[in-house]
Amino acid sequence: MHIPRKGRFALLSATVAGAVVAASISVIGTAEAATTLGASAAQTGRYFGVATSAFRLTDAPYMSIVNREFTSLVAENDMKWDATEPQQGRFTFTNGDRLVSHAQANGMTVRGHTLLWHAQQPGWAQGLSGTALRTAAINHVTQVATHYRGKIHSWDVVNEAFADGGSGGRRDSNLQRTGNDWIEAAFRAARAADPGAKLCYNDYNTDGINAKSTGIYAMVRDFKARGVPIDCVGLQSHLGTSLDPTYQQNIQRFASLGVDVQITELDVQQGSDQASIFAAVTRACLAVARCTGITVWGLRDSDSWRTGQNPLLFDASGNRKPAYTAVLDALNAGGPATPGSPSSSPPVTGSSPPVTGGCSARVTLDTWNGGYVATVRVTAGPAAVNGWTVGVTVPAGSAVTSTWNAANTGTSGAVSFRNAGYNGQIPAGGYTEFGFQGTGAGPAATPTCAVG
Ligand code: G2I
Repeated sequence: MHIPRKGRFALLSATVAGAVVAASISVIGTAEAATTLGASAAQTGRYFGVATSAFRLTDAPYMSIVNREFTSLVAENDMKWDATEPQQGRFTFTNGDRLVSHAQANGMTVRGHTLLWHAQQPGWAQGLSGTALRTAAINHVTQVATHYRGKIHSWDVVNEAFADGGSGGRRDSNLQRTGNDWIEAAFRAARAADPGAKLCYNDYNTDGINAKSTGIYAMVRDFKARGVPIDCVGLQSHLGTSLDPTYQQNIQRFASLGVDVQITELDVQQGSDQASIFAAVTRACLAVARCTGITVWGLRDSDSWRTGQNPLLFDASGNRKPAYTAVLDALNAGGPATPGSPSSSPPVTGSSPPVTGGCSARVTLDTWNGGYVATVRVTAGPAAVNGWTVGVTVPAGSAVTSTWNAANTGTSGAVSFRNAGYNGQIPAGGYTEFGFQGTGAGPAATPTCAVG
């Protein structure tokens, strides 16, 4: 597993006391932040999913968590080649169908995983090569995508076709040996079979800008240039104890090619940084409009393929871990809505009668070489706030390129951020958050906060 360098975070804060003139404070609103992963992700038009299996559907305690928290399901194994075509030309969709039915009955979408992969091939396919294998593989794509036509949000059409290490090239496999065009042939067959599904290329060790992700980037750029139907890139994100500082930058560069990005198999080795890495991944996705959803690769630590690493959001008893809370908080802090999603309803911590009071602002910076995302928390003082403005100094050579949950005046030098229409009111002691993304180095000086 690739264990990259840890990201850099910085915290800047300042308090500017405003005159507290209110004689009394009547009603203090309670927090309105969403309380499940799926609902909080939906605030910006994103899904939050989990990998599961048909045999779990009868496990009531397990399913009560799945149904409560998630808006998307993916089959951890049930839709793979060995599961769906155990004998050539004889298809078994029973388990996959059960997952799809459950998702549909519970208002969830389904990610399809996966049509072609060098692993988990049925024995008969492992024994094929050349034209016989190519024909069988494309038939598999066509038959499975046709069976699930109209029911799949996104298909991992091809999984893990690139090599690890520094080559940036393809992995050797029986499929690769049928010719370098096997991937585009699979995408074309999938599009023809299910024109409504988003078609994704999915891989691991792509958790930053590296030789492997750059090889994939070049393939996607080539596909877009030549009209090969590809809609999304899945970044599996099986993570160790640190996060590559270029994680978000990598998401952004794929998005800039005109494809969606999905975090498809997120799990993080348990360690002191587990919660902060989960949160940083969530924030990185939220910061890129075309990062449209996150899937965790299993529900409880005891369900994970990473035995002993406890890499998930729930413990073996189904209790929420600190990593869960970190993800939920990050989701509730919001981000730009995904393209085509209904307008988001970002978080406000409460509502209250207009009362003047002081506020404080705190900036958390997630930086990489050449850019940053700033998350700003605006906290009301002892009195409720009705309208706020945060001022930051953006250094020379840096510029704000996008802002969410606030409106900025200026993009470099002295930049001010005024509340949006929906988050100007903050109850006494409550807070709301907004964010901005920029090029260059982030603000170094402490922010100011003024009310009114
Ligand atoms: O390896 C982690 C994931 C990497 N990306 C692609 C994913 O599809 C992959 O998922 C894992 C599943 O989580 C495991 O559950 O893929 C493994 C297979 O490569 C799955 O393991 C297999 C076991 O190897 C089989 O022995 C077992 O029969 O799970 C099967 C069903 O329980």
